[in-house]
Amino acid sequence: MGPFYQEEIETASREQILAWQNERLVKQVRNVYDNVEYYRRKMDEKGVKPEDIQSVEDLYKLPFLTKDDLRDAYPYGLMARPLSDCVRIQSTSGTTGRRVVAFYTQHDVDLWEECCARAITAVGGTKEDVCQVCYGYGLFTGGPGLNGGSHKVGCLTLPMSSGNTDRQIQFMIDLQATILCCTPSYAAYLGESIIERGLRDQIRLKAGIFGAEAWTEEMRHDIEQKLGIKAYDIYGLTEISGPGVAFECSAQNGMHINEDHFIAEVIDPATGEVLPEGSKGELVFTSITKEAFPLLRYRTKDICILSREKCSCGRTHVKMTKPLGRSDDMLIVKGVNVFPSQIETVLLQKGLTSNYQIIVDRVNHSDTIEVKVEITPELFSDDMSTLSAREKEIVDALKSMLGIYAKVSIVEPKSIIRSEGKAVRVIDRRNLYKG
Ligand code: DLL
Repeated sequence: MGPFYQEEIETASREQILAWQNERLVKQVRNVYDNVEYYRRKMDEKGVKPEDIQSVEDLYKLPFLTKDDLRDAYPYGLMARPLSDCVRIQSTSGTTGRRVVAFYTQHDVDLWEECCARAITAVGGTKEDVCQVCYGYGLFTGGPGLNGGSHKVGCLTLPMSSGNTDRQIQFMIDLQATILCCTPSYAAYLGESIIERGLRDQIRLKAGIFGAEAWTEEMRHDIEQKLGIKAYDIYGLTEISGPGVAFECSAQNGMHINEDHFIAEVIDPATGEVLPEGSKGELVFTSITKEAFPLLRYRTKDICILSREKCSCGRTHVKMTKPLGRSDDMLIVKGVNVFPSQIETVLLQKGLTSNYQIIVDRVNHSDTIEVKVEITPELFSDDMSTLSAREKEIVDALKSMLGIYAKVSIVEPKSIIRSEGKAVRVIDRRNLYKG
């Protein structure tokens, strides 16, 4: 059983969890209706009044929110508190290059960090541990979230941020890090680099908390072998707070959702109908305790299954499977959200055609992305050096749109296969969602 960061909450009875959810939901709905014009309008359009929501059973009456709503309401339209009450923003990319911005009061930062502290404690973290955080710090929620959770647990925190593998390994050894937090692909790469350098017997890691992108059971096994640790999954999204919305426990077979803060539903992505427990569908979250940016019925686009089966760790909060795919076309490359539409926008802005293909792969545990785009008639006569200059220009534009490097290849006309139905824009060779 355990260990727990907040035992009473994490092992509360189902009745108690439901009682918290009912009370908090009713308050939250009233709060957003009174304070957020955007919600008031959406609820009025659907003919729902705050008094129609008396418990979780009434949740289905509320309208859904999607990334499109976030874009429409950008930047301040979904805030339920004045800006002067906020202490932080975090951000992630949106569908058209416009970013999603989430706001936090100090209370919101605290509850988010507590969720991360639960995750760190669940993998055995205590104040005796040295926790190396190599998620990116900055607008991305990975670094700040796990950093805050590590502080709350009382671990000695190494705020490494991402990259610089030699320095990561050196600190890991010199400061005897015991818990590693990063994307699973970076964990695998670190493991490989440590073995290559013959340093495996000098590291003291015992556990890793890996998320922000899909990873398979095979990859878990590979990382556990290479680093000699237990590897745990962690899930979250910026719109709902960041990492720690759900986390894995000692059972290592699914992630407990922090139900005292977030109500989870699974819906049919095509019809929006709520599905019974055990069904595979799109995950939807309602945040019932957040102050600044409380989203109700937010469609994550992540496909998963929920289960309330008793867990050997003693936690009672519902478990979600690893995401089994997405219901939209968002790709996650090196932990960064990438929409094919963003790439298309850049190509068209740069005067190229929409005959393009995006190839995503994983080489040596690191994601790669290549954009192949057909040459246009006016470029056709250009010499090689002009073409390379054009490629470089597009690489730079993509870097500034996506935040990551994408290889660009300008290819001959008609060399990208035309499809008879929907164009196949993306070839993802990583095979990430096979369980
Ligand atoms: O990726 C937050 C995070 C940081 C989670 C660090 C875990 C660790 P976003 O950048 O907003 O937030 O991306 C959210 O990433 O909707 C999923 O599609 C995907 N995702 C997050 N965690 C996992 C995971 C962070 N464990 C989007 N497995 C989500 C698979 C994940 N996909």
